[in-house]
Amino acid sequence: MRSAGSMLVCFSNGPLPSPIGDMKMTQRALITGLTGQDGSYLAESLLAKGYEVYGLVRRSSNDPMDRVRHIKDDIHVLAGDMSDQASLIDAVEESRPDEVYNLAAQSFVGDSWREAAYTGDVDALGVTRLLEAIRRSRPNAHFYQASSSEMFGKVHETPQTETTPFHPRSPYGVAKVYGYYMTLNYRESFGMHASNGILFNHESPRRGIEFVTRKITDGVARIKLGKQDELRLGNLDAKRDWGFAGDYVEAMWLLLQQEEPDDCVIATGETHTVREFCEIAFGCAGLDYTDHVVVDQRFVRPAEVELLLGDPSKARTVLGWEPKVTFRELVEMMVDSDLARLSA
Ligand code: NAP
Ligand code: F7E
Repeated sequence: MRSAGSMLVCFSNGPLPSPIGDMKMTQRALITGLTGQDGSYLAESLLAKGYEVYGLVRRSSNDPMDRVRHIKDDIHVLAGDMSDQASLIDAVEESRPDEVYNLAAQSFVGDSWREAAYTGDVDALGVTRLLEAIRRSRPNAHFYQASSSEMFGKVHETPQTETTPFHPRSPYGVAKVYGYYMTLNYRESFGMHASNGILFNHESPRRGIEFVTRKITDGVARIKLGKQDELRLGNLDAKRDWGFAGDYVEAMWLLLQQEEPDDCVIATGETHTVREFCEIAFGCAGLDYTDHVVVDQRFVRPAEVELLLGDPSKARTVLGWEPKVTFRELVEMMVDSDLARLSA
């Protein structure tokens, strides 16, 4: 294992302190997708470990810093976009990272059919652009690619492991397969420390409202508080292996601390239907989901990933990683958070 944390903590824009005795220089990490669910948890975690954190943030007419407002003074924000090569070169040159976490993506599967080419540009070609930027100026940096269980799609075996063949079922899944193989190829072609975390669904109170878990917990809170009466959803029979995002960002970090780059499935090893999620979430608020959930064809996808169930054996044995939050605790955490937010 490489030692990444440091005793020296420097969050200012000033010069870094020099190493004292055998203490190591502060490690620098660049996170793309800083403003997303995972970016916010990862930034918090790396700051707590003593890293100097740089985050790539794209231009927006709105304020995208909602999830990282509480730590924004501790982070170096760099402007850039995964669709723009020069901005990625600048971001790598400016941050001089020891570790790069590529979390930026058009991450909503549902929109990827409507924005197929855009999704490919950002989620697939964006990976190549970032790898190229790293290869040119920080070839020894450790690289993490946010690969996804969506690559398994129409699954060839259950549970899914690091050797399960890919069969993506959406433009998003196809783009992620490209990113996976580019990461593997930069490792094999140039000897870069480039790793894929193959993460199954992970959620939190910071999950985007368009994803089914957060749509449900937000809906439960609104119904409980009398702000709406029904919740319109698509396929209630889809099964997902859902974990807590805070646990999953620790696995990303552990993967980059390995001596050798590798690919690893991160999952809980349990699967649940959307219906079960509804049952527990409405139950948390003393409600019965059958009184409020309406199936609406508008939310049914052109092609569905029916069942995802990951095998986390390698994560357990190689990384020493275990999820801490159970499925029920996750649902409760999200319902409580939405109730508190909407009651305020
Ligand atoms: P998320 O909340 O949707 O965050 C995505 C991030 O990417 C946001 O910060 C977004 O910025 C940024 N982004 C989007 N397009 C960009 C562009 N063109 N240039 C630069 N930044 C851009 O996603 P997440 O749940 O944190 O997921 C993180 C990564 O893991 C993604 O790559 C996702 O595909 C992958 N993944 C997620 C899961 C999961 O269950 N959460 C599972 C497997 C893999 P804005 O704030 O400006 O929109
Ligand atoms: O859908 C079904 C839907 O949008 C989950 C992303 O983080 O995880 C995520 O992708 C399931 C699907 O997530 C609604 O059809 C039913 O079967 O929450 P989701 P996802 O598509 O699994 C993977 C691992 C990623 O990598 C992605 O970035 O729920 N479903 N009714 C619905 N889904 C939504 N969004 N809305 C509904 O009304």
